[in-house]
Amino acid sequence: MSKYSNFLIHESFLTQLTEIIDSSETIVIVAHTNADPDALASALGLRALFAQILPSKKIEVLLPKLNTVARNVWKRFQFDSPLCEISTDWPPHIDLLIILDATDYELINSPYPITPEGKIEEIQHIYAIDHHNVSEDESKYCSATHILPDYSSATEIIIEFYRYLQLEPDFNISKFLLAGIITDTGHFRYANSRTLDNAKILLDKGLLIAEINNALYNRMGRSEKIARIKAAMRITQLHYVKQIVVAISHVSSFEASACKALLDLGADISFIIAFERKQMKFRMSGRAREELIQKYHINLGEFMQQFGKLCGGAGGGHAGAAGCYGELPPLELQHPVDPSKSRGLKKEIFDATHFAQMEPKILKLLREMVK
Ligand SMILES: [Mn+2]
Repeated sequence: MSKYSNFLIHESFLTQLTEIIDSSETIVIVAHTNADPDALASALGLRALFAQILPSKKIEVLLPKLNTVARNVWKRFQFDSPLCEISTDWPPHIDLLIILDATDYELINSPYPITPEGKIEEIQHIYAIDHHNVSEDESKYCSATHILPDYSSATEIIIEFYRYLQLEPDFNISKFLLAGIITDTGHFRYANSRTLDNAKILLDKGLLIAEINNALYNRMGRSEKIARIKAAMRITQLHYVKQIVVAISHVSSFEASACKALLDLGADISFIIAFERKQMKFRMSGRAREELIQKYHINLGEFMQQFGKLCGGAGGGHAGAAGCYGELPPLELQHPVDPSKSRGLKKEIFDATHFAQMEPKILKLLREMVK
């Protein structure tokens, strides 16, 4: 028996949850906004579980916005059943709101305000099931929480609810569950024996990891492919900050995807700028390899916050993936532009001139931040 197989940790929360579901009328499951596959899977999984325990209870899964990967999963695996219905409108009153893959009320994009007394008039009770590190402040609106930060996904917690109750997840729901685990563990890179144990019960139903992987990512469109290749072509110079290989380039769109492409090519950190000539603005994405974040205490979220501010805009994000936007300074173009020349050429010169101005600024700030 694995040291992790202790389903008893779910017992008291599940008992409490079952009781309150049984005594509530309007029950809604939500997740953090821009729901990822883990949020989607855990929400559908929890509702399907209660469809077995309390079949007469109607539980709504409310996910107004899915992120790209979750949308791909949804498109591929949705099936005709009340188990798979997702609503997008908030009911006027909620007896029980269950938040999955998040705890903080602020993260769910609820239309219902918190009164100065710290109450939410339209919602009676909030329960949260989460696997993130959560502070007391973030859980202050919850009547009950089940927070297990050492779990790699919220989906795993839901699978263990099934296992504790000796129930089987529905076959079609299991596809979502496997997608939730795969994405939140970075394709099992951050999995422990418990994760594999929980994934195994899904694989034992005949699911294939390859089938899930296929559903996660849409085939890349032509313009995205071109953007990624152009990003590589437009690197004018490689930069070194300590031992870090930095690649900086520009594209018209798909800057986040192009950033990833440069890391795949070998860069440790990549920055991609997208210039918006008409508005005299720019957007920038940045990506850094995980091991560098640890070694050099790099936080691209902070970098983008500062860089965006420097440029009269704003920015933020995670340590390894972040973005910003800002204003472009008026510049003398290096080559006089013949007005009869095509717009494409103008844009090329515009982008190249601004790029040459911005690249040293990016490096300067990066050098200051890398200790
Ligand atoms: Mn998650």
